[in-house]
Amino acid sequence: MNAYISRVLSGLKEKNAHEKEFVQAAEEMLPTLSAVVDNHPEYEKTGLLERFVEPERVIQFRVPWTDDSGTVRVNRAFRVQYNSAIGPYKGGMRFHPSVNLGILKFLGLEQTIKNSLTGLPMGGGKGGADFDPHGKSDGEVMRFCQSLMTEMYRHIGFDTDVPAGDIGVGKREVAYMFGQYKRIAGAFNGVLTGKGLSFGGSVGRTEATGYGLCYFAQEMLKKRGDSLRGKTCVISGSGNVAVYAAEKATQMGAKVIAMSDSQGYIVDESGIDLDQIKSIKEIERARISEYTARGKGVYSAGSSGIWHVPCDIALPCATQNELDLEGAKALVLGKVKLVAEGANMPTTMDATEFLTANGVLFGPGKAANAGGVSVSGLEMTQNAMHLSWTKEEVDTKLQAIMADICKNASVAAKRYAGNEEDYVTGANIAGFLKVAEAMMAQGAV
Ligand code: NDP
Ligand code: 2IT
Repeated sequence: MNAYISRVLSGLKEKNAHEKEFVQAAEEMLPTLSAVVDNHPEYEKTGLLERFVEPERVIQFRVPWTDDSGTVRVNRAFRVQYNSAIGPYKGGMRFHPSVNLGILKFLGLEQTIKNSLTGLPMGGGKGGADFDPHGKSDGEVMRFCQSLMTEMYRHIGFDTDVPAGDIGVGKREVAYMFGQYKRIAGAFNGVLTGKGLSFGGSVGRTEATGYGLCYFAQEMLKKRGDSLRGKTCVISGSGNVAVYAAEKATQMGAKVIAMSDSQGYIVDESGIDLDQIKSIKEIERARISEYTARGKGVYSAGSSGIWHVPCDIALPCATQNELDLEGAKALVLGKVKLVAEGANMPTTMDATEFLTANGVLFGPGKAANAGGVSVSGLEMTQNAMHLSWTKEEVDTKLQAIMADICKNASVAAKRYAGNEEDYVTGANIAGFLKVAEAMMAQGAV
C-alpha cells in the first residue's frame, strides 16, 4: 500500500476508533487508490487525503415529537455534509434505530464516490435519525418529519444540500419533510428528491435504484457474453431497492426465488409473486412472513439464511454487512455467478475477497446502486428547468448512466489493477479521481 495512504488510514483509525462502519468503508476504499496516489505526489503536499476523509461539516440536533398518547419523545438526528467539491451535498436520509454518526459518515464517504461516478454534478451527503418508523401511525411519522425539518431546513437548500430517501424514508416521509420545508422556508423548489409526482418528483425515481442495479448487472454479464435471462436470483430485503430490483430482474427474464426482511426470508421456487410483496411491504407495512399466509412459498426465520438458497445471481439490497464470509461461502457452494450490491456496503470485506477469489463477478454498491441518486440528479435538473421528462426519457438516461459507470469502472480497473473485472478498485478510482481533481483545483479548502 502507498505510504501516504497507510499513514492517513492509521490516523483515521485512531481518531475514529469507535466509528466501526466508517473505518470499514475507509479500509475498503483507500488502499485501492494506491496506484493513483503513487502517480500524484502533490496530493500529499496539499493534504488531499486528510481532507477527503474528514466530512466538511456534521450537524447534530434533537428531534422532539409527540406520540399518539400525548407523550413527548426525543430522537437524535444528523446531517453529514461530506464533500462539496463537485456539486451540492446530495444523499439520502435514513430512519432506523441503529443510526449513529459512524454509519452516516461511512454512507457520506460512499455517496461522495458514487455521486462522482454518475457523471452528474453532485457532492456527497447523508443524514438520518435513530427513529424507528415500524409500528408508528401516519400522524406520528408526520409529526416526527415536521419536527426534524424544523431544524434541518436552515442547513439545506436546492443549491447547497439536497436530501432524499434511504432506509425507513420513502415517498411518505419525503413528502412530509418537503411540506414542512416549503412552509418554513416559503420556497417551492427541488430541495428534496424522491418527491411525489404531483409536486415536482421525477417519474422513475421510485424504481431507479433497483432498475439501475439490474442494468448494471446486465452490463457486467454482457462483457462475459452472458445475460440475466434464465438466471435464478436471490434478493435480500423487501424495501424500495429490493422490490424494484426484483421487478426489473423478472422483466429481464430472470426468476426471483427468495426475498427477505429483517426478521426472516421466503423462498418461492415458482418465482416470487411481487404484487403480493408490494401489498405486504408497501401498503400493509407488515412482515414478509405474511407471504406464506397467502398460501405461497416457505418462510424461515433469520435473515442471513437467504444466502444458503442456491442461485445464479445474488443481490444484497437490505443493509450494511448483511452478507458475511459464511454467507459468501454458502453462495459459492450454491454456484453463484454474480453478486451486485443494491445496498450500501452489504458485503463484508472478507466476503468480497472470498467471492472474487472464487471467480464470482462482483459489483460494488457505489457503482451498482448509483441508479437511485442518478435519477435524483435528473429530478434536480427537471426541477431547475421547471419541466418533467417522460418515463422513457428518464429510463433511457438511467440505462446510459449505468452503462457508463460500468465502462468507466472497468477501464480504470484494467489500467490500475490489470483486471477489467476488478470493479471494486475500478469504481473507487474512477469516482475518486474526479473529486480529487476538483479538490486540487479549488485549493486547500
Ligand atoms: P427500505 O427501508 O425501503 O428497505 C429496507 C429493507 O432492508 C427492508 O426489507 C428491511 O427489513 C431490511 N433491513 C433494514 N435494516 C435491516 C437490518 N439491520 N437487517 C436486516 N434487514 C434489514 O430501504 P431501501 O430499500 O431504500 O434501502 C436498502 C439499502 O439500499 C440500504 O443499504 C440503502 O442505503 C441502499 N440504497 C438505497 C437507495 C434508495 O434510493 N432508496 C439508493 C442506493 C442505495 P424490515 O422491513 O424488516 O425493516
Ligand atoms: O444511498 C443512496 O444513494 C441513496 N439513498 C439515494 C440518495 C439520493 O439522493 O437519491
